[in-house]
Amino acid sequence: MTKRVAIIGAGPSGLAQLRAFQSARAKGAEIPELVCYEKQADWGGLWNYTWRTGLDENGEAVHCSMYRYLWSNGPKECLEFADYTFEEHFGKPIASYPPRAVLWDYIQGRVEKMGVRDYIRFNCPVRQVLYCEQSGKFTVTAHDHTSDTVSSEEFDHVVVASGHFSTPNVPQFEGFETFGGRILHAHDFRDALEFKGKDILLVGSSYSAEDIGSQCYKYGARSVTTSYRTRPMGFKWPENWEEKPLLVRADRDRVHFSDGTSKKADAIILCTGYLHHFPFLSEPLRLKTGNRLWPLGLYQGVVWEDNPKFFYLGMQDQWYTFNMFDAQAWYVRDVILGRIGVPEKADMRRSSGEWRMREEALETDEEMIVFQGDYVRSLIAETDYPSFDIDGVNRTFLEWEHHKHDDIMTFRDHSYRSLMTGKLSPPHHTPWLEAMDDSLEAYLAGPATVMSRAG
Ligand code: FAD
Ligand code: NA7
Repeated sequence: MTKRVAIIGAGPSGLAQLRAFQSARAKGAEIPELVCYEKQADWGGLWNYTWRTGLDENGEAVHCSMYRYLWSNGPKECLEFADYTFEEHFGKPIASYPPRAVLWDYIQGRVEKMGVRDYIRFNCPVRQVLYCEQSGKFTVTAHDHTSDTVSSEEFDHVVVASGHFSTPNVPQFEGFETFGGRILHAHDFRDALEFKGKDILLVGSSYSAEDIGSQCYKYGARSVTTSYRTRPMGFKWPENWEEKPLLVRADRDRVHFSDGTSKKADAIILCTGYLHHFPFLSEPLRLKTGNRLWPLGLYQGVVWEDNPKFFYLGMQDQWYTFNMFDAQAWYVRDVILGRIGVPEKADMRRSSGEWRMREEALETDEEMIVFQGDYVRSLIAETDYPSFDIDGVNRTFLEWEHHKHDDIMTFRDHSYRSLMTGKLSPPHHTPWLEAMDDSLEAYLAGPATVMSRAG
């Protein structure tokens, strides 16, 4: 009987899994029956933007953590699919830091071409996954909101690709109950124009704080303050941007920091990261980890060591993204197809332990990038995913880092060479700081309307 595989989530990771199986089928392999459950009404995961916050149209927690005017925070050359280039998709080379809508279009192009949409059950959040030792099968229970029915099906394998940047980590600070302005988490941030003319505080010192702060600066916030727990971001910020140590409390309209200073604030945005959250998984199957490069329990970063018929994609902290999800999906596919054997549990643990030890010794961004590049390389070596120049991607990441440190407000104006086609990307027609229209049409067409920053 044909094996059945459930894939949970149709974001970049889940779509990579569907693509991996289709690519094997195109080469003549017999593939299992695939069912991809997707909670949202469309594919693309986080890249599928919605204005909604809180609950969606079905009463489910909104998945989207992206916002208007979001542009890629790293060069597209670092995430390019090895089997589907930007040039193939857009019919011409495009600039290096596309806005969200352009990347969403690119993600969709590849899977549309492979005709995998029919495998996806949209508006179908998975409610529960159980494993039965006797039958050796998983029972997946999902709620189909289109028919408003709940049903269960059996599978031989389950691939969890539900993402981990969607359930906010929301710390509490003294005085939040009586603070007079808006307090929100980055997950609920949608439009920087809301904060035009305002003094805003962002708690956190990672990507969300950097990018949401930059958006707010670009769209006319009066001042931006970021507050760090461990270390400041250390970029050369514009004049009205200041980094402070950790927030200790808030009054009605002031925020106080651990160095004894305080500032007026109209709004507080908690850019404090996300939780790995799998309420639909039974305890023995549930990954428990913080956001890091090597979560434990996952052989080769994807195989659940306690039950190697169960897999996770994309659960690591991410320098590499789309092409790493591909490398993982191709590997998982080949384990399921029996092309790759997994060792005994003790050996899997040993292997993961070695990666983890190496991860714990990493200090600089450069070391972390090389580490993740080595991981991607090790996966690709095992499958027929097209190999690509990982050292070149690492070098591009380092150039990106340098450009950010040169000027955090202009790094997106730089261009890089595609590691897949060898071509240097053209510069974008409008500097990022002046490009207010983030639509696909504006990005791919002629110069966008230029407006003044606070205009
Ligand atoms: P997701 O994109 O989160 O997709 C998971 C999917 O699973 C979703 O469609 C969700 O609806 C579905 N799902 C969840 N639970 C269930 C359930 N119970 N049942 C059924 N379906 C379910 N990466 C970059 O490369 N460049 C960037 O510029 C970039 N910017 C980012 C900006 C923000 C604000 C965030 C939060 C992330 C950003 N990322 C960026 C990283 C991002 O994690 C990846 O690009 C990518 O979206 C991860 O893909 P995924 O499929 O693993 O997860
Ligand atoms: P990250 O990268 O997980 O960073 C979380 C940040 O939040 C980090 O600076 C943490 O500080 C900080 N944090 C977490 N908890 C607290 C508390 N309690 N108090 C103060 N600060 C805290 O999440 P991001 O949202 O920035 O990025 C996630 C993805 O979105 C990323 O991949 C991007 O592509 C976009 P720490 O350094 O641990 O002290």
